[in-house]
Amino acid sequence: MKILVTGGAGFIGCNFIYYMLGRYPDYEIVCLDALTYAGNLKSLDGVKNNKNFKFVKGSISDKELVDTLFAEEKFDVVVNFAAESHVDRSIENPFIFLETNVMGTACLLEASKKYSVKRYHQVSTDEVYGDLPLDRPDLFFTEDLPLTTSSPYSASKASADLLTLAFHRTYGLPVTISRCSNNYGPYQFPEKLIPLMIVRAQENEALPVYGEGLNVRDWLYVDDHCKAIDMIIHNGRVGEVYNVGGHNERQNIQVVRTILRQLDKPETLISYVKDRAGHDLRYAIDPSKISNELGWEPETDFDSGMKKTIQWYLDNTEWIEEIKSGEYAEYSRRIYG
Ligand code: NAD
Ligand code: TDX
Repeated sequence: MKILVTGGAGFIGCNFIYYMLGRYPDYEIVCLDALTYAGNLKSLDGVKNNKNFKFVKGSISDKELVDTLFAEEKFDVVVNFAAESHVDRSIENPFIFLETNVMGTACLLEASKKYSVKRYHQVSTDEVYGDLPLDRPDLFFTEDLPLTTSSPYSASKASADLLTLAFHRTYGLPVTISRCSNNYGPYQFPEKLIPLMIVRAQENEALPVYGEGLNVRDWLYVDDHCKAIDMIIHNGRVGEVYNVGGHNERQNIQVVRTILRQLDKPETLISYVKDRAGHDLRYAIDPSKISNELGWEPETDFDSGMKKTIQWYLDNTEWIEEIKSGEYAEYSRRIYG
């Protein structure tokens, strides 16, 4: 089986490559990644000498490059992780989100159709459902909900989902879509809540909590997301959407306090700052479909996942220092002062 993994130098993509080559040592994986600020070849050091792994630098929006790659490699399966993925950056500049997340997906779908791939899998997000109220803990996202997006990021991801489903209905392309909740784990870029707070707390820098910190996210350890995609590309029904989440809701402030406790840092580091524009209140996934149809269950609970994640950041200061010396420093200054 030969798989194209796009965005494999990013957080979830690189974890997926490790997961798949660990589980299926004779599968071949080609990673296509543009190496934007969020992509880091160092994250793939562990597979760079694997004879079944190949890295190609390039954009999923580059029609010619994508066409040539598909013609040469003859992929069986495409898993599209490549995206602009940070909500705050989409608020600053929406256009690159449309270019990559919508046009890039369209290029991949077109090539998948032309070269008859056996499965195109779109990695989507729970954010396409908008948000849930804080005072209705009985409500969850199910796959049949309408898409009602809040940020340019989520609007671009929802557009990509609709295009993916359109390629199935109109051209019969065998597609699947997964919509996962917030991931955490090793190799996550420190602009996202959990690694941002770990990295800043270690430096005794103020921890910027948006609003009152009461917004709720449903956290899943990254390997459990990888396992879900593995199950969907092997056994999922084409044309279907699968929600992925482990019923692990936490207020942002609870997450930040957990990190401070584990690092033995004082709560005085917490700094309440201006809220995110259009800030989604609560995400909460109903995973019944993937659980009933494919037998997926999460394996890592939040306590052990957070311990592993924090330890990874403590052990990999070189990886972090390299990021901090690049574009990140300017972004950090602009956003957090
Ligand atoms: P990330 O930002 O860490 O990584 C994105 C990767 O895509 C980077 O390596 C980047 O270089 C690459 N990339 C960006 N533009 C590209 C382009 N035009 N062509 C090729 N490569 C390009 O993102 P992530 O957190 O790993 O998310 C991966 C996917 O999972 C995204 O599609 C995201 O929407 C989705 N998702 C993320 C989460 C989460 O909690 N992080 C949850 C659900 C879904
Ligand atoms: O500095 C911060 N302070 C803060 O309070 C940051 C960066 C975030 N937050 C809050 C905003 C959110 O309520 O923490 C929560 C999580 O924020 P992010 O890590 O930016 O994630 P979120 O906006 O929930 O989106 C994530 O989950 C779904 C990913 O970034 C998306 O790619 C994914 O699709």
